[in-house]
Amino acid sequence: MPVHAYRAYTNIALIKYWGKRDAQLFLPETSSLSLTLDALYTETRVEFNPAGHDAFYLDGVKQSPEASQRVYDFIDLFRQASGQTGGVRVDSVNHVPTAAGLASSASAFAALACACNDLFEMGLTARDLSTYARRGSGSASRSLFGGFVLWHRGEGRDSSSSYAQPLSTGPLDIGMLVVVVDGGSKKISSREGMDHTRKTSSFYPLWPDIVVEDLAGMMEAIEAKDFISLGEIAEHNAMTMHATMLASKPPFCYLQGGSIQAIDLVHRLRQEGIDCYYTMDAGPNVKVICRLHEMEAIKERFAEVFSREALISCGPGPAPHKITWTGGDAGD
Ligand code: 2P0
Repeated sequence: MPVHAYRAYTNIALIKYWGKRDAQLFLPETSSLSLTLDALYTETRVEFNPAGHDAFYLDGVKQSPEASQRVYDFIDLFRQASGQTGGVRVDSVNHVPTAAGLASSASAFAALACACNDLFEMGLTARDLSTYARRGSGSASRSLFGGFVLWHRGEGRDSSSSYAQPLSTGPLDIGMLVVVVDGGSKKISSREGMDHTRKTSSFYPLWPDIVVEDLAGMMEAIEAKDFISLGEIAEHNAMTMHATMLASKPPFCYLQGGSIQAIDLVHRLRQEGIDCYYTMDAGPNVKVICRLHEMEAIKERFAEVFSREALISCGPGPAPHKITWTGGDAGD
């Protein structure tokens, strides 16, 4: 039986995706822009299952039908497009430091999309594959490429128009120090959070225009290799997204005390002349945006406040690639 295995890397948005205009097709309200990271990734292997049914193993453990449904629905997209009907066995291993609370649907669905492209002999380009990954998880579309990646909002209900594209080649002097404030699972999933915000937030009507402006500034900053503008815009965009949540009915908030501590330290370092900025997603962890060559010095400062196990240095990551499977063979 042919086996197809890929590694895909997670990504963190500098310009955030927060809200779908079409939940069925995962079409976003706005475009978004991210950096793929090298230290956090998922490895996934797929093969046709001789037993005939779908099966999903995560970190060597067979998942319940409920926990697997999202994966099976995703494989259905490939079955429908290819006309093949076979059941598929999926083995997936998340390579994320223990208890980091960073297990990412972005790297997971990007790796699964690449593996299914081979298994179902679809021959899709990375751009077309990003429109499939998007339907597993919106942010997964951006993990189809390395470095800086732009995910286009697209037009109307045209799924093919909402794709990801890489913005950069060559070495990038940028990284993110992930500060794990709380490794536990979140109370409000990003999917629920963005839906609630979009439907109820007094600030949400302002969000799409703010993203258009921030995105234009971010594209210019990347083009000009202007790290300071990049950091300032990323901070503004992340905090505006969190402000839309605070203005929801009822309001909700992902920030915790430790998040504020990390943000305060970023401000202190800047006052000392060390350029670094922060961004946050649908959880309490803080990602410190810095120049790659300054990351270890910044990490030392964070180690004075946070435990070393809570600090993960990430550089720019590559596009997904084929791997030789080493994740083991869990039995039924
Ligand atoms: C982002 N997030 O741009 C934003 C910022 C979280 C905050 O994409 O519903 O797991 O599967 O499309 O992709 C997380 O949302 O949501 C996310 P679905 P997803 O990275």
